[in-house]
Amino acid sequence: MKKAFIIGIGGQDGSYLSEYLLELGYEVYGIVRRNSVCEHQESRVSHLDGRIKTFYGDLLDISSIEKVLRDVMPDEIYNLAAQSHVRISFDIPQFTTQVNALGVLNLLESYKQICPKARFYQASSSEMFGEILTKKQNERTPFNPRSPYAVSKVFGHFIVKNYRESYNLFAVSGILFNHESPLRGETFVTRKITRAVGRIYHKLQTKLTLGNINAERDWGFAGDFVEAMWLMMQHNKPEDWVVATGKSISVKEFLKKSFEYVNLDAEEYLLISDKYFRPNEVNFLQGDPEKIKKELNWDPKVKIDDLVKMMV
Ligand code: F7E
Repeated sequence: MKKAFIIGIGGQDGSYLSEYLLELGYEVYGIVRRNSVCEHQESRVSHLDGRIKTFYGDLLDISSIEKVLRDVMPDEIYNLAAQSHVRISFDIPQFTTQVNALGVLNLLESYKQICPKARFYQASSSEMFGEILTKKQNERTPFNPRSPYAVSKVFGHFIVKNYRESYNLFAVSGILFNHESPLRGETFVTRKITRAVGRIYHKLQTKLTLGNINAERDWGFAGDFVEAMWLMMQHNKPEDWVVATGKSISVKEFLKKSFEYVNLDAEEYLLISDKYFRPNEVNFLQGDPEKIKKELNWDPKVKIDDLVKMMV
């Protein structure tokens, strides 16, 4: 039976990936951070109680990670842990960099020393493309990051590549475009919108305040994207892969679709506030998933209208 170790198991992707790996017969281990709101940040995986094994730890407390690596000796390590909110990365740039950049380096060092035969997955991000340099972005598109988050992810991406090339490790990065689900954090725009639709419909909320609704993103379903992570870990050689649907729509269109789903007009409830604008915006992203479709036979099943429906 294969053993997988997921750092960031308490997040949206950690939850979907755990379910996916359990279905495949894996033993699943994960690190959860202590937090004062939810005693052990496990709510997204609490339905898997008894089927997965979690330990307290933190990417910034490398001894907590090393202990698990030594005890479990995993076959596959998935690094999904991050300060993942782009706007908030402007408020806490140093913390974001500690976790998303140095955290990856520390993890790679421990992996190299303790279990170098394992395979390693790094959650890279389409935000690294930033102010885009080509209409569709693929594995060969240069990075042009626009936020402390994106800059930290570029470091994580290149340090994984450097360890792969220097030490012959099976370490891959998935450059994932936006991927959403009912488990998405409530301050990301898709969840903020779809949650507001439900609350407005049930008269629990009267207005929805957003920032730049003209931004366009390539939005897919997190459940489809974790399958892509696993597929790249099974490939015969470690490489980097773009994971995207290949189609983009604006926040405004996503908003319209969400309200229309319950026959409401978004315009009647929408407010715009400076508070949600970023000092530096990524206006447009659209992935080119040709490589992963062709070489790993990956095809996202959930289309944008199904995603809206599922989330509303
Ligand atoms: O923003 C605009 C905002 O915060 C999407 C993370 O998972 O995907 C995510 O990053 C767009 C931006 O996601 C609001 O300005 C308008 O243009 O949902 P988001 P993101 O920044 O694209 C990438 C791939 C990651 O790697 C990240 O970790 O929506 N927007 N009004 C708003 N965004 C938010 N959050 N809140 C608003 O009120």
